[in-house]
Amino acid sequence: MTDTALRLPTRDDLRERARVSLERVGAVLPEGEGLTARTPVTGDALFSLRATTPDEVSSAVGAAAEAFVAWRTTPPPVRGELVRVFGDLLREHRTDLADLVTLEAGKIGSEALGEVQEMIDICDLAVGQSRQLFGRTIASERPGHRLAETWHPLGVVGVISAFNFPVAVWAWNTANALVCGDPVLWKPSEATPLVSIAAARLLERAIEAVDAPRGLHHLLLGDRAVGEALVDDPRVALVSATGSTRMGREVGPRVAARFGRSLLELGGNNAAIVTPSADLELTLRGVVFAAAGTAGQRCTTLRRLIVHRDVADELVDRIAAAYRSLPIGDPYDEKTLVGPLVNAAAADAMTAALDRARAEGGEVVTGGRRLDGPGEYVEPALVRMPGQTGVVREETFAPILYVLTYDDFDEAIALQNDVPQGLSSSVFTTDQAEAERFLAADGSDCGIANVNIGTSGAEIGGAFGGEKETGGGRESGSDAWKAYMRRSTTTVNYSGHLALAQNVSFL
Ligand code: UN1
Repeated sequence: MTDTALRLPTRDDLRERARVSLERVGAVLPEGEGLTARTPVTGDALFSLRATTPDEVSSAVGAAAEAFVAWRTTPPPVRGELVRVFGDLLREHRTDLADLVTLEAGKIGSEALGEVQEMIDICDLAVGQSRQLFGRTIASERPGHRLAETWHPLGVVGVISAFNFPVAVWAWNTANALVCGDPVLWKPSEATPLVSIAAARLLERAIEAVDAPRGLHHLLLGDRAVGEALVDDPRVALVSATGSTRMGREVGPRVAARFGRSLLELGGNNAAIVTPSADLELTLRGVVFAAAGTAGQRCTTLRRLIVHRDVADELVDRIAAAYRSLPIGDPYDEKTLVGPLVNAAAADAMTAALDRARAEGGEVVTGGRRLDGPGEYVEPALVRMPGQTGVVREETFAPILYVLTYDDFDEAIALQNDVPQGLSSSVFTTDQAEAERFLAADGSDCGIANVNIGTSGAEIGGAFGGEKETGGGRESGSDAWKAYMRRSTTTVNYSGHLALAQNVSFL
């Protein structure tokens, strides 16, 4: 071991942590074959779990479809009560869940707690939403007619979630789906079965507590085959999938081929523009959290910094100094700010991207080293690039921040938009005209556009998602609930006469 070797908990410590959290939420570990629970903290395999079989997926879809029949006519505020009770259980078990998020996703304590907070927040939002599934009344062109739209439950929802937000993204979908009247089948990432078991158990307890139909939620543990069974089952009305663009390219067309709906949250390649008027202290803190926080493993992670030439050197120096002081290591240690990457493949992808960046003319200013010892711990990397080369246009799910410089603000916006992905973006400026230009129709083309904050850490109250290869889906707040419902347009004629629209006369 070299001086970079980290002090990490033992495998036994970690197994014990998992057991304690699972026991506290009342979950039983489904020991068996088919799926291995691992931890990125040490890279160890922790438990062998029983995976869901394709037959079991099919019967779970059947049970969910049955539950739908009862749930769709349950008054929405009564459905909201289930989500309220679930939110209370999340509050009670906040640290149990956060501990498991750290164990399986490698997040540091405050970020793991933040993830659970997102779950609690979306429950609160959905409870209120359950009394606000508003339709509209529309002006009819005919006398004595009422034209309106009503939102009805859609059907069974399949949620496929990623390792990096192992429970929050499921909760965004599930809280909304449940108040909208839809049962949920959940296929979590293979990397995060334990926290999924715990979260699903809490929802199951809420379902039991309010005596809602037991088939409202099913956890499906397993690999790709489980996801495919959901994607291809015509009884699954909506597939909400979070993951890579590559995954979305398969899921989207397959669901569309059977005329199902999909909601896709795919890759991002998020940029921040830093203008000469920016408050550099605020910018520095915003950039370092967005780029190195969560070890670069958020879909909203800052991956490109587009800095005005006049402030580039100073800002790069300050970011480099901050990067060198970031404590990397055991995510359970309160002092740590950068935990591990999820697995060796992620660390290999980072190394390969850095090699490519160098080959494309980049200069690694700091970071990029893999630390010795167990677990995939890496130094966040800061890389100056001569332009938006091939590697910069791709999403590498690791802490690499590419720095590009610009002279003219329009050029900066063009660079920001000139990538295939369109999730999140931000501008750091104190010039109001620049901020407004960035937010205008010809400004950022992303689903999320921020001023004077980084690209990550969105609140649940807004709709979350992005354009282009990010997939176009919107989840979480605002009117994202509409994705989980079907719209019925109704015309009622109370005039006593038959009048055809568009003045058509017939018979
Ligand atoms: C994700 O990385 O998949 O905006 C979701 C954020 C979080 C959600 C990220 N609220 O960074």
